[in-house]
Amino acid sequence: MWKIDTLGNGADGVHIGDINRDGLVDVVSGWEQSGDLMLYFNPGPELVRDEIAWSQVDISGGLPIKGIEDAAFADFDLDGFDDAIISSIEGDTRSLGIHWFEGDDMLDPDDWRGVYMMPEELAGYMKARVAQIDGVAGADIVAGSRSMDGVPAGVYWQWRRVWGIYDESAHNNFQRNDMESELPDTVSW
Ligand SMILES: [Ca+2]
Ligand SMILES: [Ca+2]
Ligand SMILES: [Ca+2]
Repeated sequence: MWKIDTLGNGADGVHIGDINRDGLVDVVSGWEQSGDLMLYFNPGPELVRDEIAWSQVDISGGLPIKGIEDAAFADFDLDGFDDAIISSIEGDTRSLGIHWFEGDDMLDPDDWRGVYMMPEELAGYMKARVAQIDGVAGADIVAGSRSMDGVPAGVYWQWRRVWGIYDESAHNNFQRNDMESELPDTVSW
């Protein structure tokens, strides 16, 4: 084992993917207690065990991240390449977040954008993944939440063509449905 970052507190929901498409597996991690969402770029096989060789960037996009449980690479436009990160946040935040690069420099935190998908849905989200679930339109999101403060645990399937609607007016319209009652018979895992 070797370390790639020792500054945050409570690394949780760590995942790998090649977000900059250089053929090297990068790492994304939420830090639950210190409230960070960090991306780490793989420096290549010769330096991979060297902590300071892993360049890193805060990709929260300015959103509060405290209580983050999971951060996963996601392919929203379904072209086979990861293009964003989806975060699952419990604690006082309780939302799903999408974080994506928009600019010239992946190492510049100001070139990362973030939006909460559930600004008014106070569920304690624990995991979320992006995939084509129903075979219709764009990518779908499946999310699970835990029981918190009287809100029971749930599994949610959220669908809509999300790529390209990252703006304040649109994300409030994102649909959310109870998977058990809404899943078509043809969808299975
Ligand atoms: Ca990479
Ligand atoms: Ca993609
Ligand atoms: Ca779909």
